[in-house]
Amino acid sequence: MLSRIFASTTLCALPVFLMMLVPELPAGEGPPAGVSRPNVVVLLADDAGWGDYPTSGNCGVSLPHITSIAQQGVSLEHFYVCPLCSPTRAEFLTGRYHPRTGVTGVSTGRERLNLDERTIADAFHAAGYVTGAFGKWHNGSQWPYHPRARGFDRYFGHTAGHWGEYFNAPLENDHGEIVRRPGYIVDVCTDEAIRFIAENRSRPFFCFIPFTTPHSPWAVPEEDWKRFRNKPITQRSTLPDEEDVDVTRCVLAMMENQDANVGRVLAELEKWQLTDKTIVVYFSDNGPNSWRWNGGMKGRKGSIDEGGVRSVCYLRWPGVLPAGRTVTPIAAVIDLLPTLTSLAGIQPVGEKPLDGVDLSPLLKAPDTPWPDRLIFSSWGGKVSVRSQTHRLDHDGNLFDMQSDPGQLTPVNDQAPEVTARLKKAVEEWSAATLPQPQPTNSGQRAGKGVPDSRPIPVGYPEFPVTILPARDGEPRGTIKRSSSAPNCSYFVNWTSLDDKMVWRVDVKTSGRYAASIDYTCPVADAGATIELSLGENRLTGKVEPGWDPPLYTNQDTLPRPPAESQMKEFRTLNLGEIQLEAGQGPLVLRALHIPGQSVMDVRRITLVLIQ
Ligand SMILES: [Ca+2]
Repeated sequence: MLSRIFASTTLCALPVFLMMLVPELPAGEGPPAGVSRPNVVVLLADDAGWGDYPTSGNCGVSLPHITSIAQQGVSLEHFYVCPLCSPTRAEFLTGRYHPRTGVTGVSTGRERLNLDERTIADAFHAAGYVTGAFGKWHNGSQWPYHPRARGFDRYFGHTAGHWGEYFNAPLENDHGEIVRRPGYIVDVCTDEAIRFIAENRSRPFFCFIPFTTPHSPWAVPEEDWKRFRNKPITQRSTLPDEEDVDVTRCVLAMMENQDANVGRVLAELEKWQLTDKTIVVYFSDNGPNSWRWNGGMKGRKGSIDEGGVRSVCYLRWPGVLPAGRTVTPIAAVIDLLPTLTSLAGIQPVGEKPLDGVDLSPLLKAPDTPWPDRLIFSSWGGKVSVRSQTHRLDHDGNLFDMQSDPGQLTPVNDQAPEVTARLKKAVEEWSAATLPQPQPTNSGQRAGKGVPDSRPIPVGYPEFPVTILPARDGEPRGTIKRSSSAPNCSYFVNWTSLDDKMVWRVDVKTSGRYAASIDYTCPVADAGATIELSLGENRLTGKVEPGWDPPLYTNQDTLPRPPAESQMKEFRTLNLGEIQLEAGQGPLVLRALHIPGQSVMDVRRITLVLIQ
């Protein structure tokens, strides 16, 4: 099944005028006559690059179960996602380019999918499917940004981007409660997905399994690591001096763990004789998260060059989609919503126009004539565009991707008409799609680590728990985050009466709320008096007892990236009840009396509407 590193294509460049037309695509038809509505299982890797797969030519990793999806189904040879996690997920969920959906970052609330967007889960739910998501969400945590408000009947996992604990991790259940399950995070979340499949085996289900790995921290079960600890890495990054081969080893070990979990899901389908009744999709959410072999392509995670946005994508539906075939026309994550709904014979929901197209005719017959199209990649205001034959990068350099897949030599001079056409297309797309930079409430321009202007919703009776992690708060005074990457950070260095932490909230329901804080505090510093307030309403309490557990430094296979802090066991301090009035305002936590050197470290505040 190994394909060439860069499969050549026999497609010729279509005439320029044709590429500017809106493609008129063959319509999908739903399931064939006599075939009932299929289940759908979507498997999503986090930070696996195109080059991390045997089907791409990687000889250093064994992924028999993932590979079997390609062997028994259709592979999209040129499939594009976004350069980072949250935008790809937004595009998968909506079928729309992420700048339209409110996603402008990966943390501090900027990863949230606008509430007026409807998702692929909304569509399947509306069609009578039971829907579940199990793993990393990364498109908003608080209701109604929460996955269970976005079309999923069931959810288990972590709603934030990166998660700091991979063993016995604290994870969120259906009701917004945080529970610890023993085991490795991918194994645990897959257990939940398998349970969901078994419970719903007699009715149509849509099961989204966004794996947490091979995203950092570099923590993998010992049984997987022992196969890689001393393994030679023979295929290297295009920038070999930048590659940490131990990280490569850990990533590939994580991939083999993930493969075993994919195998467990496929076995569960087979166990209930659902293999032929289920569409299985597998892809990753961005380019590789370290410099490692990626087929010679330029760029990695974070880049909108080919290597940052190209992913494998396999779709299997035995008996309906051909086995072992490859689709060569370019395609993208925005296509999955129209494609999967079409294959299932259901309708998308919502009024907003989709950017993606229905690929089902191509999947059923990969030789189907297909009009050329353009696929745009963007992040941070930079835009790159891919045609079937070329990529125009964000600096305006044009590359012939068939003869120069590594983007080594610009061909602007040899192909001025293509350059001009793609530049014009980028201008038009940017004007129509990219939002203007928005100032935040604090007067700062939106940027890395700066919260966006949408307040955090609190107090929906249908989901009374609101978790306010440090990630979504703003440290003031001497308070700092435990790490520069906010996603799994906590607030530290709270030493002054002038310090405070602020969450900009929008309270939906006036009423009484139970407030608690997950904290640690040196025993000698216990006893500080703190105050939680919103407007005129306030609640005071004491930080006690002291609780100062060690950091979990024994979980990691390799040292974690410096932007990610070590975690620890936080204790819940029940503060009591506070009255909150409906409306927007800053929820402020500050200290009134500090008897020791510090107040406490804060992981999160939890508010529960009392009904
Ligand atoms: Ca990712």
